[in-house]
Amino acid sequence: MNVLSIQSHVAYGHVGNAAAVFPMQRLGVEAWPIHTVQFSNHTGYGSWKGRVFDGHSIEDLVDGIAERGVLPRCDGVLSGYMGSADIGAAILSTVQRVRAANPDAIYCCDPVIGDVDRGVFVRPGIPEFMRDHAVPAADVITPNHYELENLTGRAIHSLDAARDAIAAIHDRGPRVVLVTSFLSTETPEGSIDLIASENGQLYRVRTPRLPITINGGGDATAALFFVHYLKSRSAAVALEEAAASIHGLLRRTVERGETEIALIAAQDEIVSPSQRFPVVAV
Ligand code: PXL
Repeated sequence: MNVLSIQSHVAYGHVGNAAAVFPMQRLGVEAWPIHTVQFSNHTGYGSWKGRVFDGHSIEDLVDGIAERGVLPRCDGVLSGYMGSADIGAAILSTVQRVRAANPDAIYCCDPVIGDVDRGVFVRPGIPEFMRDHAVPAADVITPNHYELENLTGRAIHSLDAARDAIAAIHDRGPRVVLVTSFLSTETPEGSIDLIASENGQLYRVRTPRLPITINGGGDATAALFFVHYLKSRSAAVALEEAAASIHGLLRRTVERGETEIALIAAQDEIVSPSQRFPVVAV
């Protein structure tokens, strides 16, 4: 299986492609990473070095891959942190190109906009680009709770409100939705939910809530979910697998007292998670 993964890259730590590529490879998938930015570290540190690429540099690399004649073998495109709206447009034209070469290819868009702790952390124009262009083009989207609110323009405090917001997303195109870091008035203290939706059915997995938020957790979750979805073609199966792996990775990160995902030290959690949590239809 081959996945074209177009997102940010950092030299130190694990966000974007530096959080997504290794889990995909560990699951036996050939990842074809294209970087939208190359930074020293994630922007949550408050300062970083490096540069944002542009739409042309993304298209140039896709041209080169196309010249190898391998686009028909691309099973999916995964996008994340975009850097600029111009890069977003290049990603969507890449998706069209991949679909033309392989009509069965699936586009998974992680609409990276922000999170509850930091608010919006992408450049102006990106939230609108995600809402108006990227989401309608996607087959699968993986917003966190904050991004689901941003994309739908509503505050979501209950499972039923999430159900309505997810239905509104499906109406715009995506047939599979994964909502990460979901907290509602129904979520017990000390827990956090992941919700997946496919074919009119919502599924929930509840895991223990860890004491810190880790940048890149959403990027790794989207990659895990997308690979398991490509393999199983079932959102419920992908939800169970991704939830178990990301919980294991993040729990081991906290146990080690680290703030960057312990992707290498805890890599066994990617293939054989130490704890599993039931999927419940809700
Ligand atoms: O995890 C989202 C993300 C992706 N890429 C870069 C980031 C962040 C969050 O801070 O800085 C470069």
